[in-house]
Amino acid sequence: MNDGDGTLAAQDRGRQFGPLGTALVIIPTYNEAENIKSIVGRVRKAVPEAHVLVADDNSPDGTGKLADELAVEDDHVQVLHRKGKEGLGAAYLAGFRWGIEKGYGVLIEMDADGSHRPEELPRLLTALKGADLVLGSRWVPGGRVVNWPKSREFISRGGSLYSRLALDLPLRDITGGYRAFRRETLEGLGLDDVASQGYCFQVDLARRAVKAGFHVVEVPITFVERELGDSKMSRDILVEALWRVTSWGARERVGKLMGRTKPSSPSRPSQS
Ligand SMILES: Nc1nc2c(ncn2[C@@H]2O[C@H](COP(=O)(O)OP(=O)(O)O)[C@@H](O)[C@H]2O)c(=O)[nH]1
Ligand SMILES: [Mg+2]
Repeated sequence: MNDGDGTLAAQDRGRQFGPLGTALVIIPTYNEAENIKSIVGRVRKAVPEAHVLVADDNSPDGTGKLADELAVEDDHVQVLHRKGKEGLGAAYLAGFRWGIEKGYGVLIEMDADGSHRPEELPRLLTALKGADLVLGSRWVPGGRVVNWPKSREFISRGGSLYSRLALDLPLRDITGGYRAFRRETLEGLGLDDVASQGYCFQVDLARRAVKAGFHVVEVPITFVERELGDSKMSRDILVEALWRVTSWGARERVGKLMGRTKPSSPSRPSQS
């Protein structure tokens, strides 16, 4: 429950998920009018105690207005209206800041198009009891994708494998965007200087979490390709990921060669 200005009442903090606190599912949207009602309804049904924040970049198709209608009907749904399309990473950063300020204990990333099934969220939240960050993973045993052409699977698997090798990360699905963070984890990632977008944003956060010493766990998910609306990912986003990951990897290797093995973010022990 929220008090007047949307800040969680003190007794609500920590109540919903025991020591983890209340969960906020952040759904970034750009032109998701065909999907927004369904995804919010599914989240509310799958995890009724969780709250939802739609982070809309002033979608020309009216997604923000539809989200406002949902928020009027349901006090667990809120909308962050942003002035224009600034990319997935910027929308998530704004959503994280909003949620941390309001006192949420768990912050979740979820796409609006149904690819990340809300019905799997309870499993992610259960895993978070023993982890600092949970990644919904397509590429661990039990994980899979539905309705993807082989070419798309090849690019996605290749992107994760390249990131894993270039950045020396013990993870299988590094570009995925179905994740549950403890608030303390986000607070320890140094989000103020995150500039990456798209898939690279996800790689950047995973990389920061591992380097900071957080306990990161992968949970298998079934990723279902969208049926309605269009993908916003572009060639530019792939190119950005490739050059950023390559340059981070090169910098880390040079640092190691010169004897500087210190992680780039503050270290923090696991709380499992
Ligand atoms: N707020 C906001 N959301 C975005 C932006 N770009 C993509 N999204 C959302 O991010 C999620 C994933 O995007 P999608 O196009 O499905 O990517 P794909 O699954 O990789 O094809 C969807 O909910 C999109 O509406 C953006 O610039 N701003
Ligand atoms: Mg999608």
